[in-house]
Amino acid sequence: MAAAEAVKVLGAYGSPFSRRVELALRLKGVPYEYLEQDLANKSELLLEHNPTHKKVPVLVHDGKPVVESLVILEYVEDTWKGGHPLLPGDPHGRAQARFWAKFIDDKCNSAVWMSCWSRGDTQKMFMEQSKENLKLLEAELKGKKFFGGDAIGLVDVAANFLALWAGILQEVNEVSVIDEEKHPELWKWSRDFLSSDIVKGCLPDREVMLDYFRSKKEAILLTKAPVY
Ligand SMILES: N[C@@H](CCC(=O)N[C@@H](CS)C(=O)NCC(=O)O)C(=O)O
Repeated sequence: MAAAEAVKVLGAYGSPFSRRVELALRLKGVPYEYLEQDLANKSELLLEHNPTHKKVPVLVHDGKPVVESLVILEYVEDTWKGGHPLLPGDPHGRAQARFWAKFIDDKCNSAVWMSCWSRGDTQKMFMEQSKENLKLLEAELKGKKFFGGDAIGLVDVAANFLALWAGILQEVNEVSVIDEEKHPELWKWSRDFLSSDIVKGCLPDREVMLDYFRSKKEAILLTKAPVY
């Protein structure tokens, strides 16, 4: 790859969003340089490349930034067409995959996060929302190994939070949102997803994340909003 085409990822160790981008690039076999960002003290590079949201991830390709993880996944798919496909070939399949990835972002991740990080009636409400939304994911997975079918696709990449982070947050907060009995499909999916070598290569260490969330528990409970 020519120097001008160098690919950089601005990310954060514990961010499921920047881990999505790394996973997509690794599935495609695209080499990249990873630049860890301190989110408490944002770099000029991050502010310059993502002035709107000031968040990771940012993918910089050919000197040009692309932001928002789901947008970046599509960019990766469009740019490196060969190799592992992230989206199906037919327009309907592609539309469906985009729908589920957005559903996971809008309806599942924040409900699961808030089910873990709230208490009392608020927690009850988010648990109810999680239950309804996870039920839909269960149905979508039925009869398939991955959301993408036999192989990991864009929806699986987008669901990385549910596979790793959700379990950690449940353990830290001693709540059960996703469990084997209620969500057998998701449970099996999560096991298969996490046992893929390529996925393992771009996830944070579970113990490190457990310690991190334990140490931040009181502070996160006070924020009462998704902060991941
Ligand atoms: N919708 C964004 C979310 C990105 C996001 O929330 N990133 C967090 C890290 S996990 C961040 O950069 N937070 C810094 C901040 O909010 O100041 C995406 O999908 O890329």
